[in-house]
Amino acid sequence: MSRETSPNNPAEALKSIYRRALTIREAEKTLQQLFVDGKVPGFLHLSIGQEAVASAVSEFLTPGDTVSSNHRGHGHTLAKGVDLAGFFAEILGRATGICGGRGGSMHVADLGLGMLGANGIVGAGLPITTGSALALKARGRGEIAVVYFGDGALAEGLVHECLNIARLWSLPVLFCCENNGWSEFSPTERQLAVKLEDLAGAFGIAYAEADGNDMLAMHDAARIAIGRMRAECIPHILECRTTRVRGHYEGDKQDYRPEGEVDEMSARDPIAIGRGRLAGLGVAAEWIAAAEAEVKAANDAALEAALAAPLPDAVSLLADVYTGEARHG
Ligand SMILES: Cc1ncc(C[n+]2csc(CCOP(=O)(O)OP(=O)(O)O)c2C)c(N)n1
Ligand SMILES: [Mg+2]
Repeated sequence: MSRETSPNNPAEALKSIYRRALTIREAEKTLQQLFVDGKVPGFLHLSIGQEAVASAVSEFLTPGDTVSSNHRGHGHTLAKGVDLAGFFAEILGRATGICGGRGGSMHVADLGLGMLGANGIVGAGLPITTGSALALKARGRGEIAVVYFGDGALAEGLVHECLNIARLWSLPVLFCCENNGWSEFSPTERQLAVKLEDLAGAFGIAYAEADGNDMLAMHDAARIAIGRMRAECIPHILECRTTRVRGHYEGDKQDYRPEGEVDEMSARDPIAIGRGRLAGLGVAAEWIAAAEAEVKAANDAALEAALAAPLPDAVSLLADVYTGEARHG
């Protein structure tokens, strides 16, 4: 069943988008602190400032649609509906994690929910999604495959290969580019000779641009793009202008950024903009306060469950590595 939302009554859709974005923000603020406390093994790339993108796109996804992601994948994962306690447990390396605690932040995945995985290899989510779209098209239920990727992926050769084959075979891929202007420590304009819109034109792929920090703009853009994709079984590019507030990874001092850039981003905070949009649509301040309290309570309960979970047994270390090995959990 498609979760089409009436364009004439976006308040209900915006409420669930807001709740999703809050869930992501709360979880990532929690992870930020856990990292400082030395409880997170490995790297953390937070998507604070970018939550509206996946929160809005997911409003129009069904359980049968698939999503794949990149290194900054917490928001994409939670927006698809992955269990919060299992998510925290995964990042903390616990046995109850969604991948048995062996994947961690850059490899969160839940195939049962169509979340095909975060990915540490820039651009690698695109071929996974393109293949998934081919399978979904063959299944013929009108499902789509979404890939979230950054502007830093655009110079990768395999991005161009995927755009080509998606257009050639008319595959229902939503290429959702989160353009935050940065690729690690370099501004994107130093790496890319073309604009994504021009690439879309060259491949003959439908293209739309949206303010990725405005839930309402994202809602409208995602509704139109996904509606068209389901009707026509075509690929679509959605370029979302957004803001990477934190460093490339936690611990990055960001001394390469122009002075004041991070401070200026507070004016574009997607949560604050979303709250303003809700108020503008007549949603009561009491609803917003209650939603915030509920999200916080759910976050704290999920964290508590994850922290109470055991570490994986050493004998499970090779599970899922070789065919025929016992699976975890
Ligand atoms: C194939 C490959 N090349 C380089 C890297 C190193 N690397 C990790 S993240 C990143 C930048 C990604 O930028 P972008 O795609 O815009 O995502 P953002 O971090 O801005 O969300 C790079 C170059 C990598 N992981 N994989
Ligand atoms: Mg980027």
